Amino acid sequence: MWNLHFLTRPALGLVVWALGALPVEAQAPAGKAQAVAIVRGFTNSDIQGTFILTQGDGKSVRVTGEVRGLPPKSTLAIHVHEWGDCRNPDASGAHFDPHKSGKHGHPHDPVGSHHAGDLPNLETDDQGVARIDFTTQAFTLDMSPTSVIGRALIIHEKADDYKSQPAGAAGGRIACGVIGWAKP
Ligand SMILES: [Cu+2]
Repeated sequence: MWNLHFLTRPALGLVVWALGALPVEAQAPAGKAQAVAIVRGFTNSDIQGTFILTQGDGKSVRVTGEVRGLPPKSTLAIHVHEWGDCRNPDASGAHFDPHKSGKHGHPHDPVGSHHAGDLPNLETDDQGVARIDFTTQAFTLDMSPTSVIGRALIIHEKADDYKSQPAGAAGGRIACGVIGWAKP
């Protein structure tokens, strides 16, 4: 058994202080940040998707992904909602709107003129699989107010018309996934 009695109280204090002074791991990954969202149906467990969000050069973020188990040959809305809470369809709140636009719109409209969380509709094939590859400057992957880290990707039961307020007349929420940092 080690005898630590030689450590005086001040010496022990110094050890504790030194441990506390060790560099804290950075809160955002260094280099090209990447995030991941695993999307699952609220009630339909056939709905399963994986989305990858990658910080591009400059301010843009590229969103790629694939979802299966959706209704075949359909057009379905997908948005970033403000809270990363998938406990039930309402828990994720409204569309992510860090620019305080207060307006739903088309994902290609100018940044700040509509919700940052407005994404282009998913189009499913005859197997019920949809893919997305979309680049936006409306949000970021960092620790700033425009970051989508910790927020939710939500898939709806209907298409987004990109104009009805406040959510494009997209109907109920059928699937949800929390956006988190990907392992570097
Ligand atoms: Cu939505």
